[in-house]
Amino acid sequence: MKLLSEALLYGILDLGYVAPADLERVTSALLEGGVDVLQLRAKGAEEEEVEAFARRIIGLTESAGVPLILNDHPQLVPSVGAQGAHVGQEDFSVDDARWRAGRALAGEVPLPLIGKSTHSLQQAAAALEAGADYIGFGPLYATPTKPGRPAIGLQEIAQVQAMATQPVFCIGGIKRENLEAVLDAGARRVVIVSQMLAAQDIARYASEVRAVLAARR
Ligand code: TZP
Ligand code: MG
Repeated sequence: MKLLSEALLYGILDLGYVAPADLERVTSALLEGGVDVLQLRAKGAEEEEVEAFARRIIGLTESAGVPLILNDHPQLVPSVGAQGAHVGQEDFSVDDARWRAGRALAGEVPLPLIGKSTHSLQQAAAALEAGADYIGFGPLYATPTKPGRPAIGLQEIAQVQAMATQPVFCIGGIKRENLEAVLDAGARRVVIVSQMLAAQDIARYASEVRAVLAARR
């Protein structure tokens, strides 16, 4: 399984952009393109639906050796066999999410990975202190993928990177056109959702972005 500590490009299979019928096809393209982590994000879907979506792609992520992270629903991690869960500021605490994600698997598999969304330096510090395995930091730019969430800009990236021992994934409105600026501001790892999922050739898009990140590491 790919290590989070070496992850550069974090992909999200967001059902806001991907039709349910295309789940396997898009997952395969993202994996072929070299995403290092993949999150299943199905906002508004019922728990049973999320579980069914996850079951359809877990074999693909496992074969590729890529950790599958469930957005919300940490309790589904054991039944699906996913590698972890991602929680927001208004969701479970890191400890609570880890307990829900790991309770049925104690001793059988590595601890579930728990990621936390953070939107400020202070939230980033708190999540890292709380033991999150990684954080998302953003939205750097305003984005339709996260409506109503104000942009935080690039100015705090360097400080977050300096204090974090866990991986920090910058997120929110990142595109090919601003990737260099994001990296110049100190980012090392990124999440790209809408532009990657809208690409004509998703695998090629992912591998090109990953190459840019790898060249700068
Ligand atoms: N959390 C902060 S911004 C964001 C999430 C889930 C959405 C990022 O999507 P995009 O389309 O890459 O801006
Ligand atoms: Mg959430």
